[in-house]
Amino acid sequence: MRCRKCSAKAIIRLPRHNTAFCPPCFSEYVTDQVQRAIKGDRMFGHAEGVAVAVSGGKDSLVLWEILSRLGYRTLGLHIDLGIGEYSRISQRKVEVFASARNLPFVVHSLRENHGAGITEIAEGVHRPPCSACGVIKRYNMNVIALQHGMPVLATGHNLDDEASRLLGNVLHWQDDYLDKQSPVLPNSHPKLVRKVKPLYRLAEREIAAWAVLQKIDYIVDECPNSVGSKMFVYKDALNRLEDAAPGTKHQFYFQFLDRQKARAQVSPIEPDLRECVSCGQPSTAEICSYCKLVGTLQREAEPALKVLK
Ligand code: Q46
Ligand code: ZN
Repeated sequence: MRCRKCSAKAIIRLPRHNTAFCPPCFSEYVTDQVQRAIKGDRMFGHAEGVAVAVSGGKDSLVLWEILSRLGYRTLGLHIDLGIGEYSRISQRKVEVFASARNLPFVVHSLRENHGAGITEIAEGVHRPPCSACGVIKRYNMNVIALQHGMPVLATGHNLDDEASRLLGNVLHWQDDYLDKQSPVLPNSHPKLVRKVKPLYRLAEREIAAWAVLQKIDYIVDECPNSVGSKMFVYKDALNRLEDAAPGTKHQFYFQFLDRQKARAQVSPIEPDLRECVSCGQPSTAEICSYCKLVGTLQREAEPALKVLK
């Protein structure tokens, strides 16, 4: 197998693009896809600071690496969820990565700041861990990014993440979520960051291959709370379709984005935001989801967890 660009020995085949690359050409392809996303979707410019949500996994570390190599001013933002060994290893990966490259980062620890880890918090509010985690991460990442003067928050969601999420939303006809599923979510309020997903043009296996080639040391284990997640089922289904017909995943997601852009031009989606009466952060309801969660925890959780907030 030869590289389609330079005829050197290829190390990866990309059936969806009907091509194959040697290491340098593959590296260039990956960086080009990220630049294309940033510029083509007007995600951010070099004058803006970008907070990068880093879990310690391959996607977020690859994203941070590429953005810093491209010369963007970045700040790593790690949420320590307090899930035992998994969280300790994840944070260590972020620390080692950042110090080897002299990159700044901030850690927000749920145990230090809120008195409990995500599993206990979720139990305290009688919600699935991922539901409580989503609310807490969204809220804190937004607040911390803006506190550090970063108007943009970049996450490592890749093509597989976005296509499987789309499949889940379509299977359940979750129209509200469909409207919000975009690689760029503009800041519809001065207290909100612009959320961007610069890896959305790259498949998970491409990112994993790039991480290995660049010797990026990441945590391979998934979060223990993700066991049984429907997203794995949707990813698996899409991978089977992809094997049978390369390009299916890409087409599914990109054609959705084309339709979404066309719809947004006819009737732009403007969320109806006000400020939460409890914390002052933007919210669609009188009290934001985060303050509701904290309120439930304070009312119902064990005394040991009442130190939250
Ligand atoms: S970190 Fe949080 Fe994920 Fe773990 S608890 Fe669920 S949502 S699975 S991205
Ligand atoms: Zn609030």
